[in-house]
Amino acid sequence: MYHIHPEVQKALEEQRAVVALESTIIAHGMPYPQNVETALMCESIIREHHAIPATIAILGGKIHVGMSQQEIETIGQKGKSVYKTSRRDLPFVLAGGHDGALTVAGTMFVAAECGIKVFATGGIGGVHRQAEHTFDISQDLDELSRSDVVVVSAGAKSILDLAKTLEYLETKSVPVIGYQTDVFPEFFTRESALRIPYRYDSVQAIADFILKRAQLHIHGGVLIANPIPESYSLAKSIIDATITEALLQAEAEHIHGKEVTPFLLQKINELTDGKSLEANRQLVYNNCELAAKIAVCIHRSEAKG
Ligand code: PSU
Ligand code: MN
Repeated sequence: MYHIHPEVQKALEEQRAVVALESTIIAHGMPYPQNVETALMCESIIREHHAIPATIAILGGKIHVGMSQQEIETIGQKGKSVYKTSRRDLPFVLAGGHDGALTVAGTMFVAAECGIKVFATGGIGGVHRQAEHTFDISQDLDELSRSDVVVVSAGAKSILDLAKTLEYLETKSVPVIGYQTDVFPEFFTRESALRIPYRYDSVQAIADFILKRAQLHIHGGVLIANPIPESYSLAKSIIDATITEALLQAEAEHIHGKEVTPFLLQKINELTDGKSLEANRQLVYNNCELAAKIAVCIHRSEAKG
């Protein structure tokens, strides 16, 4: 079922730093060809920071952990025609011999199975607005409570109910750590009114938290909230108005289930004339850099004992 790229396999055997990357962001989160450019750039940023990238997707019913440039191109071109795959969808996509793009939940599951400890993404899924009526809560949150993976994100988009998302993470014992921030960043913008429990200003401090947690045998994920760099951060008032508009369109078109998030992402891209896409790319790059640094730091600290 697994096709682990030789470079990733070797890095894992030699206990070197590996950073997982998801593929739903490629297939369902961004338009072609910017999605492919972004995915390849993520890999090179991780390499620059001395870790090995492992982009994870399903091709023809096999889970690829680490992909060639051509394979990333294929997933990017196929876009929304590949299955959006979370934990529950994995057996369906594999048994059918399909192609699948893995969400945060799907990627965390596979990364943990393979012994990859750190994962860089853009934003996580969460509790949707109106969840009290729709019950729409992303599988990402329960996966964070289950799989032993550190997820580096730029927070989450306010297409979600972010206050409820943070409450849910607390209920599920998922630590949320702000990297050089006291608040939960809202993806496109650093601005937020939501405070988070822990703030660390150095990579070493984050690694110490993670190692201490492992020593306590506490399992599950850790969510790192890494705000978008200042120079790319959009004004909250503008992004909030755009999101309101996108949500109205989703309601008018009766979008629900797993279609909701990709629909909203595409609408936001359209409504901002690509400005949000550029912000999205930059925050993902920023997360790749931090994830690589955390992965290297964890491995170095572990080696020291
Ligand atoms: N949020 C984003 N960009 C994304 C996603 C979420 O800002 O690309 C993707 C991620 O793969 C995430 C998934 O795991 O959507 C969540 O989908 P859902 O809400 O259906 O669980
Ligand atoms: Mn959902």
